Amino acid sequence: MRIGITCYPTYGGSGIVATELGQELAARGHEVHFICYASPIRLEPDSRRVHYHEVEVSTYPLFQYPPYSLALASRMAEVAEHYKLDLLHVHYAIPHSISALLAQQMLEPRRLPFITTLHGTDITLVGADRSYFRITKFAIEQSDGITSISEYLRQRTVEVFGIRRPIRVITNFVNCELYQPDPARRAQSDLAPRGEKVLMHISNFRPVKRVTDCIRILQLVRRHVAAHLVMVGDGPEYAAAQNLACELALERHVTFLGKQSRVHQLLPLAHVLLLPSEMESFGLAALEAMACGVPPVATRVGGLPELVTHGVDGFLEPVGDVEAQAARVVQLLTDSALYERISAAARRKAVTRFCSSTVIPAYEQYYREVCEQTAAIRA
Ligand code: GMT
Repeated sequence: MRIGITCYPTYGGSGIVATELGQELAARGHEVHFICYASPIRLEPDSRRVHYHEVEVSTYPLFQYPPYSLALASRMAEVAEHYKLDLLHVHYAIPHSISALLAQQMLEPRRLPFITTLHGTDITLVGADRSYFRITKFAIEQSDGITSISEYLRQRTVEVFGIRRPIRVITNFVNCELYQPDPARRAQSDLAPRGEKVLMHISNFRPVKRVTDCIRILQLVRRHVAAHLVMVGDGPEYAAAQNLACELALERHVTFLGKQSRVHQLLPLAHVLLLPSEMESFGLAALEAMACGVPPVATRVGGLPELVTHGVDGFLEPVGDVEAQAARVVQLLTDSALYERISAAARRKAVTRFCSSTVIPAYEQYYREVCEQTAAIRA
């Protein structure tokens, strides 16, 4: 098939999922066209059958806000027509679904189907905001296909927007060949001072991630185990996390790596992943860690219980309860039998339920269904 994909090309789960989906689809023989304002960060430059079309947003003194959604719609229509796309697949409802709807209308009488994948904050924060509520509901209802990355998010979408159309749950996925445990490399790693255990956090440092909780957890863990925290990513709470590390005299024990594109090389060097988020519709970083045999200590929110089985392949504790989360980390780092059991179960869960090889065919199947339905409506 010839598939157009639009996403936020920056650091953020939805862009990462969209990029990896595009690359996996291309590897399975599809032709993939990314239509975005920048090249997605995890896009391998020489991927075969993958094209990138930049959306240029021209400005004009009259525009206080350059109309990105319109430039995107225009580019979508252009690319769809020129490359004879079979469908558009947009990640994150606002504004991508509205642009796709406009592109579809611009291409009439041909009906170019578009699918919207909901990722989380497009529903729980942005979409639920009064100024975006109606347009988000409209965008979802007008989509030819709707997918959600977890059952939790599907239910929230129905509750918040009263959507009656079926929403297909297709979970996030991980490339289990790329994301692998590597105990030998971890034993030799110099990411932490010799012998110290590595706690890792990966996110876009938005307030919803509660990154300062990671620093507080480290402080509590260090009362029992020599541990070092590695913070990967950047965003609005970066300075707050750095300041708290200084305030608690922990700066020597925390490394801030900033944005990293090759997290599959970093994760296997960690012993535990911290994910103290206020909300996660799925928690992609936890899945990537699990694939590397790194147990997640996370919060019991949103879609995380669909991924992590508490006490079996990771731990889930209440939001903000840094004592409980730190106690789980200590438990893992001081009981090697428990650690080995949870680490193996985490890898096993990723391999059996969330590998790209299992999840990508579900997208392909859905694409076929949506294209057939659209063709039937047209006929
Ligand atoms: O975490 C964010 O704020 C970014 C956001 C996004 O759309 O880029 O992440 C959401 O999508 C990810 C990929 O599907 C999920 O793994 C995250 O759980 C979800 N974030 C939230 O629901 C807060």
